[in-house]
Amino acid sequence: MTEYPADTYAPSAEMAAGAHADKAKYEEMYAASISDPEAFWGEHGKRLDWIKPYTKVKNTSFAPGNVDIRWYEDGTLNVSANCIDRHLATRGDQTAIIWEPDSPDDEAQHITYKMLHEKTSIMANTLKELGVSKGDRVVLYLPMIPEAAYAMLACARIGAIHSIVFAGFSSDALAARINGSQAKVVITADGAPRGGRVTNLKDSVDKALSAVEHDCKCLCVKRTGQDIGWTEGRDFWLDDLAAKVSADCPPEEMNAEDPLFILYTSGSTGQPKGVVHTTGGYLVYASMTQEYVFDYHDGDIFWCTADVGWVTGHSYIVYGPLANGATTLMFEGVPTYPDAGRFWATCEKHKVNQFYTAPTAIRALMGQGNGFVEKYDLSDLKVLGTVGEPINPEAWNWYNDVVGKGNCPIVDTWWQTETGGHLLTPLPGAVATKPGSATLPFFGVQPVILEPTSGEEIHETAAEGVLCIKDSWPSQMRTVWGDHERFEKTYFADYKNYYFTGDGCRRDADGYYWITGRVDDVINVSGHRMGTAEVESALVAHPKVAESAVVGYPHDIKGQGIYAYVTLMSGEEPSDELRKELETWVRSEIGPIAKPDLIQWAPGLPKTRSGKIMRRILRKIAEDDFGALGDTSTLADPSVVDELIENRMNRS
Ligand code: 6R9
Repeated sequence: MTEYPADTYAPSAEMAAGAHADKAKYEEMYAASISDPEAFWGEHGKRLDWIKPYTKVKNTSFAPGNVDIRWYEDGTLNVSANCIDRHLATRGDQTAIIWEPDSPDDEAQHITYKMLHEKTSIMANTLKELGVSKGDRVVLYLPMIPEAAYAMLACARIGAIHSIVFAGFSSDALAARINGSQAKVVITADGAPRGGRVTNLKDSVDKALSAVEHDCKCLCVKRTGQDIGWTEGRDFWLDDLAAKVSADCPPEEMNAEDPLFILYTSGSTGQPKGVVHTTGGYLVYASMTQEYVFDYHDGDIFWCTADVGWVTGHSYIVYGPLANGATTLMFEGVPTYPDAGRFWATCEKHKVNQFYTAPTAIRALMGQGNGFVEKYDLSDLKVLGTVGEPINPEAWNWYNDVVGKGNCPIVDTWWQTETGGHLLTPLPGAVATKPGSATLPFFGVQPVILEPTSGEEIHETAAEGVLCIKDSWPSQMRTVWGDHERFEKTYFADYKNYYFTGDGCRRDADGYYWITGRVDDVINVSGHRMGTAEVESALVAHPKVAESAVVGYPHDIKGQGIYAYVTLMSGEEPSDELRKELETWVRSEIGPIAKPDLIQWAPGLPKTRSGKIMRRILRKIAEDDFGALGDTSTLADPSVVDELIENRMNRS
């Protein structure tokens, strides 16, 4: 079994004393959450305002063939009223959202809860004007601008289900999601400035809509004022419609189990699946984790650097913080523009107290030297968070020493699109941290480690295997949009009566959890999930490609890089030009984050006699670990392996 770093960092006495939970409180609350989940979540559900209070708390089953998850099922509420209206009396003039634009020369905006109420209500009435009503789907394809938050909350206000598509995704990916959710409206902007460059978002929407057969309108926010294409009758400027509608929009009464949003994420097989989150349990959990995990206190400035196109942006830029009446910072730009000091300049400028980012950003900034950090006053920082992939101890230590000056607990939060909020994470005043470990479960979460082949639960404290969760928590995904069978098959079929996370994990002798990475065919590139199947199907769609197999390999900055083995159609010759052509091709099929980092020409791929590609072997070759290929005797043609190794060594 692996050795663990011996260093642990206990919370300071000062931190523990001022925190929502110290060690004793965490232990007491955790024990209560497991021994009587009904009572625990019944109590904590009260952190929200309910229109009709719930009488039932938990009704969940992981039973094979009958997976059914309901929380607070007879309660009614509205998410936008919980994130906005209920704060108006006490904090109407407090800043809800600080918006920091791409260019530091442009002015930041401070949007108060009152302004947020008005903007959201107007956006909600605009959507109604376009024919959107309760239960309809709305796709958002937006830059990181305040309108993204208004649009999310506007959907929630009228009971429409939003589905955000990351603005870095291609028009094909956008079209697939508009079609998949049969959206009535897509909300976009003319252009998206990022890192000083502008992408023409509307252009992608136009392309996407040409591949959509149902009636889908386009609502366009003016961000850059650039020239764009326009289809009369289908496209509408937000400003034009907003000027005509009322600023009064009463929130719709929603059942706790009505869907709040769909978010497409990559899986091990097939096309991305629409993860469905519902209203009550999701908001209870997102708000509770935002408060406890970051030890957020009234008046603090909270900054999560994610994009709202990912689940992290949903739960920890918008829903969690706003439900808590927090001030949340939304950043349009990138960490390295105009230079590698942008994060720290922004922390200083807005006096950020809790800062939450991804290991890939930390590693990239670490590589730029300490000078960029040391230039700025970071004395307001209290808690630092990371999410998205395992953080290597070197990056953890740099974050701790150089950014946090040893004074800020680091919360390494492990969770997934599917889980809605943090499942494994330290609480800053309660849990001693170890660099690289997501430490212990949040309230109500029962992690288990199973032996991968037998599926037996390993009860010894020190253990290694696949990570599953034994029982439901309030913000668990409820289904795959339009395909409940796929939901059961993906998460509940391999290991009966457990939720299967897809991650490998070790538990050390202190009961701390260490995520080792995905055990399925999902790769994690800069914290973004990518199904190998998606990249492969993009590659084989190219006329010169016969076959392809994609695996992850260790990458210094991105965590994992995309390694593509490509077999060409007969008669086609490998060349550097073709390599570039394929890279560009994948970019345009899926988006820039899917561009292969390495393409290796493969005359053949190692396959079993039943035709299954042995990715285990391809992974080892990509890692330059040629001695550990394991059993190759089941291969239809073992000689292809030697050929691949030779090509790899020659870097061809
Ligand atoms: C929130 C988010 C989920 C996958 C997950 C795991 C990896 C996320 C992590 C982590 C180690 C952490 N992951 N956080 N691995 N330590 N703190 O990232 O959701 O995009 O769905 O990705 O990311 O492999 O299964 P999502």
